[in-house]
Amino acid sequence: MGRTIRGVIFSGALETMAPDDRAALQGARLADLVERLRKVDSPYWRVKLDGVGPVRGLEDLAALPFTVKSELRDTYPLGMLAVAPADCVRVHASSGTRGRPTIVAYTRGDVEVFAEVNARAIACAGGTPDDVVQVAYGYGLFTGGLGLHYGAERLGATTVPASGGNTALQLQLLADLGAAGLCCTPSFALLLAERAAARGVSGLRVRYGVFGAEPWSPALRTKLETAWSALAGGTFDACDIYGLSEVIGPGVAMECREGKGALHVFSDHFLPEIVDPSTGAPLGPGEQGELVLTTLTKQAQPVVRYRTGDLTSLVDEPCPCGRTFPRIARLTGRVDDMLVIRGVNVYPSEVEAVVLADPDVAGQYALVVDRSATLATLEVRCELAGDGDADRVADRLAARLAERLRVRVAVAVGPPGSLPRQETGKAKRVFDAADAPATG
Ligand code: DLL
Repeated sequence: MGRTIRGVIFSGALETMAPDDRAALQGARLADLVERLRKVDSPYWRVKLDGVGPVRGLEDLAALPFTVKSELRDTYPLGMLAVAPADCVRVHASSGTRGRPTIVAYTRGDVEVFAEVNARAIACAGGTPDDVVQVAYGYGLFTGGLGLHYGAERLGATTVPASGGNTALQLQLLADLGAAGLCCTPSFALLLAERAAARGVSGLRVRYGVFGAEPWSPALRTKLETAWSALAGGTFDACDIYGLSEVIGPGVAMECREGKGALHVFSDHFLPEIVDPSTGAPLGPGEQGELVLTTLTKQAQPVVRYRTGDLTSLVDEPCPCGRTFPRIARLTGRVDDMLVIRGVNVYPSEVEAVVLADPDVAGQYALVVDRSATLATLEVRCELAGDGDADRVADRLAARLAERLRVRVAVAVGPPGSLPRQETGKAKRVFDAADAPATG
């Protein structure tokens, strides 16, 4: 029988440190990092730190230059290394949509940190060493599969490396091995739930999900928690995990089951700042801006003030779980995600929040942008969750969207299951009119 204790904090002392003690640790780590980088024999680091004065602690952070994604591409494959290539034990890559992929490297120490932060993350969702954890993120160059895999093992859980896709096998393993934890994208978790319900799969014991790698709204959380608690006959916590390859992969920040709505940033390793995306000026708690991260302990390929392109804000409230990390609000999208519809700025996450909050609508949707006219227009395609009047639902959604977005968009509601499903990778939600999926 598994232990009944839940909500164990994995790295107890480090996760519950007094904020002043943590700031001292961060300051010392930042100073060490910069000292180390100054000595690296590499054109990249020489140029990056040229003219940077002494860094004694956190007070000098703002004097450091930002780093942007194109620097990784420009120094492809490994021009940002800060150790000898022979000291690396692993690489991952994020597939660029254009041109070269971005390669990221890890020393043995980096792989240990990667495992530790993911163990913390699974514990945040309620995971314990007695659990079976099924990892259904893709394994390979993508950081999701191996990141959560090492994390689950580090936690002491029995890890099932299912990787992505193959829903029938996933459901069979979930049922037969009795996983308590499911790690995958929220869109894949939704697809698995749909298929499980359609096939009448029984014997599921899943209690929590570690869902991330793509934006998802609180409305999708409600749908996932409802679907999985019905399937497994108990409570289900769908928790949000955030991360990016350039910083480490998954495990940069994680929502806990006690404090849903904001994510703990594991800031003993990853130092967060929020800045105005256009000016780079620092923003205070509650102000939405771009997340900037500095890796304090990364050896192979550290990043200094990395502009993630992800939009969020600092949440200045203590979490009931007892962790003392700074928290960030759920990520609402990327700086470059924004659509301009009839001249109005629209973030896909705002559309998702409205559409999926409707109980008559299922979790699948697509945003179709038609740029053939001078001003782009948007059609939202979605599906009924069950029996319902598609025209009534479409009218209702169009009115709610117009109110929220301050622009008129078209809505097409099809029957259940009418939109194509994606079995692997991150969900693609936004399409050009020419190659958009049809409803029904
Ligand atoms: O997606 C790492 C990861 C794997 C995170 C598994 C969570 C779980 P990349 O492929 O480099 O790495 O993509 C990073 O994905 O900058 C965000 O734009 C987006 N992203 C990741 N997690 C979330 C999330 C992984 N929870 C990029 N919410 C990031 C919103 C997310 N966006």
